[in-house]
Amino acid sequence: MADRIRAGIVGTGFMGTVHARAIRRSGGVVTRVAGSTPESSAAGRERIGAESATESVDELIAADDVDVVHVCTPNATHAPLVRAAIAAGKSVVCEKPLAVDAAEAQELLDLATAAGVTATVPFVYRFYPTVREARARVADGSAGPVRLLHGSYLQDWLADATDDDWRVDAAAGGASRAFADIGVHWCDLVEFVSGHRITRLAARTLTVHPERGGRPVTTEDAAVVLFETDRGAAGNVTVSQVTPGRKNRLWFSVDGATESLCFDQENPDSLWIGGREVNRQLLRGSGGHPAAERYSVVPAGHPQGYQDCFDAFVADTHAAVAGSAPDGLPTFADGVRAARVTAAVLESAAARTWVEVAA
Ligand code: SOE
Repeated sequence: MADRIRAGIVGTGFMGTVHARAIRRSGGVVTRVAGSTPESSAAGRERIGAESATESVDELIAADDVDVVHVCTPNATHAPLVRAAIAAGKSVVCEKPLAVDAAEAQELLDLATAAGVTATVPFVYRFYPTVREARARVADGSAGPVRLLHGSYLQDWLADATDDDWRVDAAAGGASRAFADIGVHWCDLVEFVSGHRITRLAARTLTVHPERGGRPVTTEDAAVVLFETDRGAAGNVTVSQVTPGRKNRLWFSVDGATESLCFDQENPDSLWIGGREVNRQLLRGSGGHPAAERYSVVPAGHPQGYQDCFDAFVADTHAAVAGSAPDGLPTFADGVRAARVTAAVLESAAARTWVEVAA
C-alpha cells in the first residue's frame, strides 16, 4: 500500500462529494471516481475533484491505485458493488443502509470477515465530541443506570407531494425509506451512547403522499416506534421526512438515574446534562472527557459540524485499514444491526403487533 490511502468513489451525488472532502481532509487521496456512465464519471470527477474519472465501476474496483472503495450509490446497488470490491481484495466504506434487507447485509458482513478487509458504514453522528461525551458519562456511571431513551429524527425535504428522489422508489432504495435512511442513524446513535440494544418494538408507519411524480409510493414518509431494550429500559422515536421546517433535526435524550443527556444534531457543540439540582450545557472543548476531546478539531467556540464527523469517520476507517482498531468505528456489523431493526419496524407496522428484533 502507498503512504497515503488511495480511495475510489463510486457515485457522484451529494454523498460522494462529502466522502471525497473527508478523504482529502484525513490525509488520503481520491484517485478515481466512477458514475453510472462515462459522462457522469467525467462530470463527477470535475465536481468531486478526483485525480481521474474511470469509465466503468468495474475498472475502478480492479484498479491498482485504489485501496478503499467508497460506495455512495442508490441502496439497491450496494450489495453487488460491495461483493465485487471485496472479491478484488479491497476495503470498503458503504453508505447506509448497507443493503436492502437483513439477509443481504449479513452476507456482506460474512464476505468482509472472511476476506479480512476493513468494512465500515458511515454512522457518522457517532463522531460528534458531545456524543462521545454522553457515551463516556453513561460508561463511567455519571449518568446512572439508563431508564429511558427517547427522541426524534425529522427532516422536511420530502414534505410535499411534488418532492421526489430515488430513495422514494422501493426498487432503488428498498422497502423502507424514512426509517432505513434516517431512523437507523437515531437507533445506532442511541444504542452507541447507552450501550443498550433494542430487543422488541411496536411500529406504525405513514405514507402521507401515496403518489409522487405520477407513480405510486410504497415507502414510508414517517414512522413512530415504541421499544424495549435488553437492559430493561424503554423508549420511543419519531422519524419523519415530512415535518415542515425540520431540516435534519436528530434529537435524543438518554435518561439515566442521575443525569439526562440530551443531544441536538442541529446544535451539536453542546450537550445538555440535566440533574436534580443543576442543569448544565457542556460546551465542546470545555473540559470534556478525553474520549470526546479526541474528536474535537477546532478550539471551543469555533463551531464543528457534520463534515468534521465525516472526516473523523474516514480518518478512523483509514487507521483501521492501516492496522489499528479505533474505538467506536461503525462497521458492517452495525450495518447488519440497522437492517435488523428496520426489518422489525416494517414487520411490526404490517402486522400491527410487537415484534422481536433479531439479535
Ligand atoms: C438524506 O436523508 C440524508 O442525506 C441521509 O441519507 C443522511 O444519512 C443523513 O445524514 C442526512 O440526510
